[in-house]
Amino acid sequence: MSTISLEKRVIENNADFLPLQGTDYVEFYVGNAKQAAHYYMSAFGFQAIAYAGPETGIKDRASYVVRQNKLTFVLTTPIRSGNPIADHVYKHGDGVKHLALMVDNATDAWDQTTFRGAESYVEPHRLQDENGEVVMSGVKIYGDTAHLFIERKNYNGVFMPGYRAWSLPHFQPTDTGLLYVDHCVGNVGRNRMNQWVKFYEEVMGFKNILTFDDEDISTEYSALMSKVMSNGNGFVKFPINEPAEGKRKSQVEEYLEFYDGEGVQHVAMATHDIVKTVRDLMSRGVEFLKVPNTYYDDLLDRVGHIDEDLEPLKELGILVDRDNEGYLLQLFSKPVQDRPTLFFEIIQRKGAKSFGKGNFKALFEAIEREQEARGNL
Ligand code: TYF
Ligand code: FE
Repeated sequence: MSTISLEKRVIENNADFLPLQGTDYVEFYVGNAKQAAHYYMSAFGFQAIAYAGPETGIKDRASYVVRQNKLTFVLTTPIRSGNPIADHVYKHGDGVKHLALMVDNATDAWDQTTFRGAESYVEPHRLQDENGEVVMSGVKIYGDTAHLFIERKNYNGVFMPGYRAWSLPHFQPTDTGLLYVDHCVGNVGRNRMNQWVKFYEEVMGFKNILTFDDEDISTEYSALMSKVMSNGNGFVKFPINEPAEGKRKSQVEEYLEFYDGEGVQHVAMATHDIVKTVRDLMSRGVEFLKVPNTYYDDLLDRVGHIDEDLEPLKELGILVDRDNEGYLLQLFSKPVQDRPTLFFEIIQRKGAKSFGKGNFKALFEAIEREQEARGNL
């Protein structure tokens, strides 16, 4: 694509130069993908979808694709030392490597973002098999993380060329009601948040829809600042956290130390029935943060009427917050690996477009108790 035609397209189509259809998949680099895939199936209710590895001609890794509704996770592990995936796992432990975004045109997405200053992660290239074609490209973001742009409109296979269908006919754990990625949060270094806000604004065409500063997040508690970035249609939201000065060590600092750099802190997954989803997840061994029972004493005074019964929310420790447009219910898992790094959020939105600011105090106190137990406060 010539620069002249790109400049012309930039001018003609500046309104939404990077149309995104949503999150295509989240790829994790892990120490043992076979077992990680089993965890997401058995504990979270994902289904086996596809596999790539030595048997499919890929010699340095194994990748397992699991899916639940619109959520697709790829678990990738190195099968030898001395390759970039092995180095990534050695440095960071298990974590998110790729936040893949669904686009209509992966070549244009790469042209538009690199033209605006993104550093290329992978140039646009075609992947083909008997089921059609996927075009993929990518740009680097914070730490060793990257966005992939996935164009799959001419593809009918189960996942992508290079993968073969994978199923476990005798192991099909039931769904836990998880539907799609609501948002993915990045932890960045001290004074680095605004740099990444600028990246999402200028390079990706996102807007800053919400800001939490150290006023909102009292320095008594695990101190951080956060800005929520959203794309034009609101399907893709990326809050960015940075540590703030506080009385104790910020939870973001703890993450940066143990992840050995910037990276994805949490992936929020939506459900239409959080009580059922959380009950299912707990019964399968997923561990969640717990707020004190006193959180529920004045809950209805704070948030007003809600459709749900208070008792199950209290029993499961589900948090509730309200904004001008409605309310939301949310709950946070403990870290899902031994390093205090990545965790998951389960969220049910009932009109609210916010992120649970009213819960920050109770949530951050719960996180602090965990930090303290780890000796990292
Ligand atoms: O995504 C959010 O902004 C909320 C709030 O360590 C939040 O989920 C922010 C920081 C954090 C945990 C939750
Ligand atoms: Fe969140």
